[in-house]
Amino acid sequence: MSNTAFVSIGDLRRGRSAVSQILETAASGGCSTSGGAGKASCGSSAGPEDMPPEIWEKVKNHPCYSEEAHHHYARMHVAVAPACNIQCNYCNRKYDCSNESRPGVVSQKLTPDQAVKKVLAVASEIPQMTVLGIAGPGDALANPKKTFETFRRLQEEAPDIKLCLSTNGLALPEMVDEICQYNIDHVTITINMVDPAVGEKIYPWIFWDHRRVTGREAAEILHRQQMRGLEMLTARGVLTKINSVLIPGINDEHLYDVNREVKKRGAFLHNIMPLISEAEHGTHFGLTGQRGPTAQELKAVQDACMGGANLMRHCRQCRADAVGLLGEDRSDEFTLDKIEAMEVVYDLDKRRAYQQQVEAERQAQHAAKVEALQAVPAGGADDGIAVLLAVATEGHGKVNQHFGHATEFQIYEVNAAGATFVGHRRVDLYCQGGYGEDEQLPSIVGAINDCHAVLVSKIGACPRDELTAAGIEPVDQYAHEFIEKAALSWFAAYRERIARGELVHQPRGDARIRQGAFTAAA
Ligand code: CLF
Ligand code: SF4
Repeated sequence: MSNTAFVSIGDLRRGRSAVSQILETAASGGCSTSGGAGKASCGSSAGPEDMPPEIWEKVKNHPCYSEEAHHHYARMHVAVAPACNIQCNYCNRKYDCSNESRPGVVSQKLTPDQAVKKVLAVASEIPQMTVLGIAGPGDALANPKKTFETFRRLQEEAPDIKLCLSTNGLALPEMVDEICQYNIDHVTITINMVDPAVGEKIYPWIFWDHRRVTGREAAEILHRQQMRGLEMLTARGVLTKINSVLIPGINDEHLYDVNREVKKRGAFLHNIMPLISEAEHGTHFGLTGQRGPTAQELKAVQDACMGGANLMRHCRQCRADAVGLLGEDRSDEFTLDKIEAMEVVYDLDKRRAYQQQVEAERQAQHAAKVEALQAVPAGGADDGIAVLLAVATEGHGKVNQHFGHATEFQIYEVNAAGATFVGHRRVDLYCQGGYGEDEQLPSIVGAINDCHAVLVSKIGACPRDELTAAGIEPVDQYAHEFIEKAALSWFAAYRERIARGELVHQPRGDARIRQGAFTAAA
């Protein structure tokens, strides 16, 4: 593995204060969980008390950088970057299904002019849209003219919107000046390896210096550019997030090294995502049978990385033209023909006023949750029992969704120390057209099969029986309670049942990760 430091960390620490703040925040790493106080201080779940105010200003309403913010604020992507300068074995941009959500998928490619119109239209319709990202469908920095033209205009025409870009990093070092020029203060770099021997199994070629480079040499160049680009961004005070695709048998164990290396270089967050490799997508991995990880494999790698770079666990693997809150996609409402027919009024004051209201609601919700959690008795002595719970929620931090209406479940890990959000699972909608689709049940059960219980606001008899038969307890008695409070209350009762000898704690099995999300079903 290459440990070459292109900019010494010591030099970075002596740099601007923003730089030291990023490094200190990255270095704080770790994860202190105190579910009883309502705080799961872990990576993107961190709050203002976990970081300097300047950094909090940058992340507080960015739905990807703050787990809490993603319940309140939306992002959008504009697909102005069709070309790519490398080939990843998990990517095929020719495949497009408008009903599917996963990176690289897009329905309409845009010119910068169209993109700016679209952003202004969305900003006027969705005032809580705070972040504009360019994330493909190719690589943002392999299309620098279109990417920076879009950012330049938006910086002038929509000054309150945070600018964000996602790149494979190959062209990054040469573009850092321009990134800073347009106040792009959030950059995601996809880094799947820090060892070119691993990299050559993921990248068949890169386009570099006017030629196609293959094999180990390609991976070495890419690695060098990624590390240098990350260090340069840290040195300039830009917040960075690292996305890594977990590919079982290729980089699963290696991602621990990736986590440590990017932390050393100041990465703010590390987002470990499951490989999507359905054969029908036509990717190299899909066609050669490379499987993605199971839910427990993904969680095991994420857990092993705790204590290194802070982890993001709420990524929804968005389309390159996604619009809306993470997990929802409203891109259909903003096609070019629909935008033409809209009356677009970008009103900065109105947006600010709306966002102040959103922020006030968020604070009130947070305070109510903390108060509610004070009523929950302490967890007692640690008996080593830890369980996963699936939760159906449509927002406000509460158990407030009918089982049949869930297109995803939030997953909480609960033990004597507290309740911590650890991810989510996409599922196919059970209730369609007012009726339960029983053939969907096995796949829903499969997606939460590692959970001991599912917390819902309501559930019908048929799914109740099927879940119970699978060993997953359906629970609707905490409807409209805050999630953490409900989780801790259920867990306390669960331990009491064990203590009374009514049941024996059994470990659960594994669960299946749903490949992509079919947005039409939502
Ligand atoms: Fe988009 Fe990415 Fe910016 Fe977010 S997404 S460019 S950082 S605004 Fe977010 Fe979507 Fe996951 Fe990306 S949930 S795929 S991490
Ligand atoms: Fe596809 Fe992105 Fe890889 Fe390019 S960098 S091949 S767009 S996944």
